[in-house]
Amino acid sequence: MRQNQPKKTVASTIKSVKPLVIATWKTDLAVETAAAYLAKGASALDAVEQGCRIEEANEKGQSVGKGGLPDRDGNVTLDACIMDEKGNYGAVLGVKNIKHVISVARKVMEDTPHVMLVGEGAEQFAVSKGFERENLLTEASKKAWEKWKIKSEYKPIINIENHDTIGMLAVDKDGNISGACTTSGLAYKLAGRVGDSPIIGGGLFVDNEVGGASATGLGEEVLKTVGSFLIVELMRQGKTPQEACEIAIGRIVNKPGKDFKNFQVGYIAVNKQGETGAYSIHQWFSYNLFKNGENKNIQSNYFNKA
Ligand code: SD4
Repeated sequence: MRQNQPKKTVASTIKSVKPLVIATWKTDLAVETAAAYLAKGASALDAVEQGCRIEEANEKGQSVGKGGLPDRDGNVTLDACIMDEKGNYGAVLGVKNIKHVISVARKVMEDTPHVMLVGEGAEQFAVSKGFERENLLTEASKKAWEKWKIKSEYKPIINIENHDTIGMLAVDKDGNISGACTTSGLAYKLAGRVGDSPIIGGGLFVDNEVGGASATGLGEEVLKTVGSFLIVELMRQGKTPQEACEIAIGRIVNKPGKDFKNFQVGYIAVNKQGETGAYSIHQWFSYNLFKNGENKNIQSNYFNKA
């Protein structure tokens, strides 16, 4: 008899996790928007999508959506993914001319039998779903690219102090967790380069029984250590979100001979109890946290104190 009883999930044992939002970098408006959706009773999935759309539309942010810095050929290409509380996932990679790629990723998740669409196919899919094509290269980003072209340094630049790639995790009134991540990737990347942000387990991972994690910074290093998946699995084994983020950064910096001086990686995490964590390689990684009705930008603790 007992065997036939449904397994008691972690979700059903948590009495109340207050609506909560955590997102990479100084993303006040995006987090406020997500929190406002949660306050109205929206799902965590709706909240993270709507929050990310704010950054995608913000032309001043040069690492996401419209106004993102282009690849070395001058094309802005966007990567995004979204994951819901049921473990469903949708992603688009290397998309041109469409601003709200987070919503396209959601459509991939909900309206197709697939989890990833890339490049032209993703763009065509978006258009078929009613998304409008527009030029994503703003004057400011074009000027920055033209300046970069003078030297054309081939290596992609990762600014340690300031980005706006947004990874966002939310816990709704039912205690369900969803996450989203959207970016234009590394400035002046090789055409076709894809980073961690749209890759499940890299830039984002959510397991509603345990928690969620998201990443920012040099995607290649996040991918090599499957960072967000690692953090969620560490939390599953009993680590706090903070401990899990620190161990994941350790996996990168403790590799023999790894020279981490010139790149940044930052992680955020939340568990089912509503505890949060954040950690980065270098100083200046910050995150926004909406908790108990307050939205704060907080400087993350970091590894390289030398
Ligand atoms: C990438 N992780 O494409 C992204 C870049 C980023 O803030 O986070 N920039 O590798």
